[in-house]
Amino acid sequence: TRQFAIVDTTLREGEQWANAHFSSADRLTIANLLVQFGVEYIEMTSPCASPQSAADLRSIAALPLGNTKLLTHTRCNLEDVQLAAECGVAGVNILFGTSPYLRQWSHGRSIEAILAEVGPVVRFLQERQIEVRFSCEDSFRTPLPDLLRVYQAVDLLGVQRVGIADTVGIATPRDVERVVGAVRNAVRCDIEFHGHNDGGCAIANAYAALEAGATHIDTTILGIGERNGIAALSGLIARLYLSEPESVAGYALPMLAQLDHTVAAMLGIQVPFNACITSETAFAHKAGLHTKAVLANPSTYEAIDPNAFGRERNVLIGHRLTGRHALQSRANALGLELSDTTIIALAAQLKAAADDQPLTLDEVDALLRSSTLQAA
Ligand code: HCA
Ligand code: CU
Repeated sequence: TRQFAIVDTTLREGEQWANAHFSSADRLTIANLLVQFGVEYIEMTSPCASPQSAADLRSIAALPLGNTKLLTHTRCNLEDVQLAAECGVAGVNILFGTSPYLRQWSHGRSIEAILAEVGPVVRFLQERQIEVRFSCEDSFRTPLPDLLRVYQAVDLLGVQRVGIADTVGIATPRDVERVVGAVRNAVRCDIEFHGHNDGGCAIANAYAALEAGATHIDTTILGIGERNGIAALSGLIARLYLSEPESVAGYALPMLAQLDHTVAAMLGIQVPFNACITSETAFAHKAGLHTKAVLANPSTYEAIDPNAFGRERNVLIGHRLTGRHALQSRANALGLELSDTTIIALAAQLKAAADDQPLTLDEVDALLRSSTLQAA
């Protein structure tokens, strides 16, 4: 089984989503739920960001977090990491932009200048037994030789891990495999991957990173983050469950839906219809061909077992694609004994009626019951 750790950054990257504004109570609720779910790390906004961010980081750092470690995410300078250390975190994720874009338009430093600044910051944290991760922001637009040079230098300083960030969401799974593979061969420390979803590849890229040797994956609840976000926690769990169910067996899987719904409610949004595992329709079956097979054996059209996540399968029977097998199964559930001919006739009647508008379950039940009255 693959060994990896989840770094959930709902309380850092997630707060950077345009419509996110978590209260202190929200932050506490989210942190507690993530601890119960069992993520290995929680990353919170830099204490330098605002007074409340610092206060909340301190209060969450003071809680018993079980096996979950608390990180904060700061710029790579002594002032920032000093404040982070005072807040009592277990680790600090620091970063420097290394792509030509960021070097020219953001901080204006050369690779040499960046390396000169990293050393004292890393040493400061190491002296306090605080875990250090160093990330090259915009890794996929950084020339590979520059990237490897920086990672090798920080690896020699003894950081716990390096971070590879697809900051603008341009990487494909093949790009991820190539870059993570190259870094894997160049350093001894662990490798974290953080991928944005601009091209719809966040989860595929996170999975490709694991396959190529990454050890830590960044997620957020619902995938919230800058622009259209990063890899969603439920999406990563779904992907891993499909490939290696044992690799996620240690997490409290039935809590995923609660996590997504709790955060959606805080944000005033719905859980997206296409969220893996937790969406309202993630286990709904509709077309007659599907429902017939699912009723005989759910695995025919379900690669994810809803029961493993505390969810239920839903066979839809009020619409124009409804098949007779689904109707028969509903009749059985209601304890009605109807002949094949009756069911076939009812299915035809239902399809014609549903062409106008789908029927509710009550209406379908009424239709089934009325025909037993007629038959009797
Ligand atoms: C940011 C950028 C970041 C950092 C990721 C990392 C990114 O908002 O500070 O530290 O690995 O996407 O590059 O989220
Ligand atoms: Cu990011």
